[in-house]
Amino acid sequence: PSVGNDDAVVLERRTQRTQPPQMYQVVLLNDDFTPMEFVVHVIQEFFNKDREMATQIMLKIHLEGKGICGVYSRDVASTKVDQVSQAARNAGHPLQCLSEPVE
Ligand code: TYC
Repeated sequence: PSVGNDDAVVLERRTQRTQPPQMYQVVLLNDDFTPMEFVVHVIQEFFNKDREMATQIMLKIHLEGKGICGVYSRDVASTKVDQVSQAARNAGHPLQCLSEPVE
C-alpha cells in the first residue's frame, strides 16, 4: 500500500497476538473421611483464605463433591497440589487435590 497520501491505509495483521498464559484451577475433592476442620485449615494455609471463606469453600465441596480453591499459573498450581497432597498424606487423610486448565 502506498503511504503519504490521504487514502486510507489498512495493514492486515498476519500473525496472532501473544495469548495470555493458560491458568489452572486447583480443586479439592470431597471424601467421607477427611475432617472438615482439616480441610478448612488446608484452605486457609495454602490458598490464603480467611477462616470464613475457607469454611464456605469446604462446605461447598462437602455438599457438591468438589470445589475450586484458587486459580494460578501452571507452576504455582502444581506446587499447591503437591503441598496439599503432602499435608494430607502426612496427616493420614485421603483428601485429594488436583489442578485443571480453566475453561
Ligand atoms: N466430607 C467430609 C466430612 O464429612 C468433609 C470434607 C470436606 C472432606 C471437603 C473433603 O475436600 C473435602 N468429614
